[in-house]
Amino acid sequence: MEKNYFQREIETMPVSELKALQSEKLVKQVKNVYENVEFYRKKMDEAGVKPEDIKGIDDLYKLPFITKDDLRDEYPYGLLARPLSECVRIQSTSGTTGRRVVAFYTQHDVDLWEECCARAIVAAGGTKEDVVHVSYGYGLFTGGPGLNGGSHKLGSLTLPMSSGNTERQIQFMTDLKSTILCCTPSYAAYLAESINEKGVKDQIHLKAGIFGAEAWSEAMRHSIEESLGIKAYDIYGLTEISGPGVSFECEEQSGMHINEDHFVAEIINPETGEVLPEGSVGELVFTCIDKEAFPLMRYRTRDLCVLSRKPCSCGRTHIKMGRLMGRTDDMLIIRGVNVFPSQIETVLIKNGYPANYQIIVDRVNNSDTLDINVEITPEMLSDTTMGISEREKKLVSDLKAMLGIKTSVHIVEPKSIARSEGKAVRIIDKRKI
Ligand code: DLL
Repeated sequence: MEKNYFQREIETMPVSELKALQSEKLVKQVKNVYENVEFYRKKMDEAGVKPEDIKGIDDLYKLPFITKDDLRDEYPYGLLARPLSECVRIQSTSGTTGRRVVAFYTQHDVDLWEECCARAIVAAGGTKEDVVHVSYGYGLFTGGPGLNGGSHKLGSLTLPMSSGNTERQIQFMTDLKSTILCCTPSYAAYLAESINEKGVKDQIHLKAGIFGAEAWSEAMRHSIEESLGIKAYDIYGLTEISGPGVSFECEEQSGMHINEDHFVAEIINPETGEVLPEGSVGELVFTCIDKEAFPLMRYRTRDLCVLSRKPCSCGRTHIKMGRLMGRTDDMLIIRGVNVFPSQIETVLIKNGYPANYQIIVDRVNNSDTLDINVEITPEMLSDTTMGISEREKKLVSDLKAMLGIKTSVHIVEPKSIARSEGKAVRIIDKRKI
């Protein structure tokens, strides 16, 4: 596999060597945060852990967890491990679920992050010959800057499109012959819809897409791959840990390799905090072992998934995380049953509907209700073999089989649900309003 920027030595390192490397970096990092960040010193003192108790990766469990609330309490500078004069960049979360989280980067941190994104582009088949079309938002959001930096590092021609202005996106895509598209899966679906409506699919040169930043189902992957004629790869990351590229899919398209030389992953029981064995579903926790400015230690992401170290045909040895099953705070509890939006999406797409839907949760007479609005396509509308109420009944029955609960489905007109250019907002939980 002769690939530019595939960091063979690091990415295919035997696991024993990888663990030794992680141990060495962790020991240094723990000492660093204990000496330089009052927050960590206090937390570790409270937990009765001294830096010398951490002798390697097997001692990681001894460190206390940190949460998004800690980050908010310490906003903006409380977790800085380097003087501000050494920092060259900030990025930030959108702050929709509370106070913003601001992450700081030294030049080393920016390089490390962009390198991770370059690895992701390479794993999706990218080389310096590619034209990388970046339609993630730029600015405080990490999507645009991360993939942009990765593409630069690789030496590919980088189109810093940012999100929005779909007409212009398609114009550039056809004129400049973009080969790799980077955006959220919901925006990819919207672009695919617009390209097909304009009848310009034969002028598109895309071969791959690197899609992430929001949950999406396997069914949605197939639908995007088919409508754009590309291979669609998942990419994961979060601002607190660096941004996109914390993990990414390779040609196997079955889970995302975590850049374990920089980020150590654990899966825990979200209720008890107990570390779970490989293969268990639980909350993902990350420790940044060689970041400088903002090295989070045992950070609870609230994202739920499974880790697996099964050998991968691509040769990479870094552990894989399965498709994200949702966030602990995205999970809907409907009449006592756990429901993930991605399960609903899977049923809709398997029945041939587009990924344009809304989930509305409410409480009526002390009982939770789950309503799903889904757009019909013009082709389905003109198909007279199945009426609207039959279609709704079929979806209710398939959803019951998937979720185990009764839902109300409403089929709505084509184009009546707003399209998203970034992360799609699909859930309206009126119980919280
Ligand atoms: O979404 C970083 C990113 C940009 C990742 C571009 C991938 C591509 P935040 O805005 O801080 O950062 O949001 C992080 O988004 O904790 C997950 O809940 C969710 N998320 C990110 N990637 C995926 C994915 C960016 N591939 C939060 N699948 C994370 C499902 C994802 N959810």
